[in-house]
Amino acid sequence: MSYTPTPEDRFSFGLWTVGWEGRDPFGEATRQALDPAETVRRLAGLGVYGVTFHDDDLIPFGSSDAEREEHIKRFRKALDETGLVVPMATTNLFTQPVFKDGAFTANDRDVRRYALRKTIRNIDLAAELGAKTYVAWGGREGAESGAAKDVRTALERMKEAFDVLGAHVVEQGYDMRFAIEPKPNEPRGDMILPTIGHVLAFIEQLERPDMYGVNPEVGHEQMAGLNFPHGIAQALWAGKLFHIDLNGQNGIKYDQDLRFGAGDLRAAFWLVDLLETGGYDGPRHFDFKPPRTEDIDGVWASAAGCMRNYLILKERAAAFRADPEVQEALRASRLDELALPTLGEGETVADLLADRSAYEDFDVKAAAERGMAFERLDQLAMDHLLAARD
Ligand SMILES: [Mn+2]
Repeated sequence: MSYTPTPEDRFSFGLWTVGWEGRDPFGEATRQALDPAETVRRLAGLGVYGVTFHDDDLIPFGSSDAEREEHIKRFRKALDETGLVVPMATTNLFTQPVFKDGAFTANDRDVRRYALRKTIRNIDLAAELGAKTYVAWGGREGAESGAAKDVRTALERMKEAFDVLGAHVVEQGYDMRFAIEPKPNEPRGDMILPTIGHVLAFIEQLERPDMYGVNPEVGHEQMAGLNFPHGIAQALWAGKLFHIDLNGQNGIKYDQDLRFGAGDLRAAFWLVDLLETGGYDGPRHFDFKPPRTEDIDGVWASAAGCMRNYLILKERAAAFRADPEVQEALRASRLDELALPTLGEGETVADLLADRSAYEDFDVKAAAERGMAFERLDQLAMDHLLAARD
């Protein structure tokens, strides 16, 4: 198999990913800013299909209306020339000092109103450029200390903001859904909507829950020590996986944003297996940061590596699923039995209570002695992942 990406693979990158200049809390930029139009051309050359952006990635904060139009025009021209699409856009509600206490949940009401206006302005641009998904990451929604944020009230403001944005999309007739991105901490000490599960529960409180889903990011869940494929499985089960941010992370530490496949490789294998078989048909979007050690050639090598690793894992996961020995091992581990409903068709609770084989005559000891054969199954996965099957 060739590991060369094509637009059919639906890989997409944010302008801010390859465009990261390497500025971190301890050091200045190590690379020059990239021109968005040039980024579009370089990504197209790598076989990418889509490009995404925060408003401020495309239009520097503080640009005049005329400058804004000029930036959009140059970007559009690059899109037209390359055939790249804009599947998703998002708002930067975290870089500017005005958002130091958050945007939709800032204690200051005028900041919240400004954040809504900034977001709506970019939603209108996103719709013009054909984006079907609008991502919302609450970069500064959170607190460092207990009394500073009344979390229940902040959630009420968060709900208000999403209801307002949803109403705008409906009124304008845009074909667009929202994907809310969880993160447990960083840059705030603790953030509101920290995990996939928190967002799924939050969505059910909104006025139009169908318009909202999740945009989970590999490293964000792993920063909290959570199993990312499990979180994705629950989002898929709920019909809420609207978008995904792929990258790499080594365990519970700062947000590393490594290229996809770096970090927890086994989790990446199970993730690709799930995305390719679980009914997800959205973009495979990379939200990573080429390390600040890299020059511009290293940046493009890092971006290409994200896609290459995805395609390698896709091949390995497909080989795992197709292997007759794996299928036999799956049966030995009784995955087929998990797929059977626990009660029979039409069986009632009364029937269950009357079934002596389910309780009175059930051989608890024999059932406890059965091995699950998971180790053999997992080793087969490991062999496929490491290409160690003959
Ligand atoms: Mn992200």
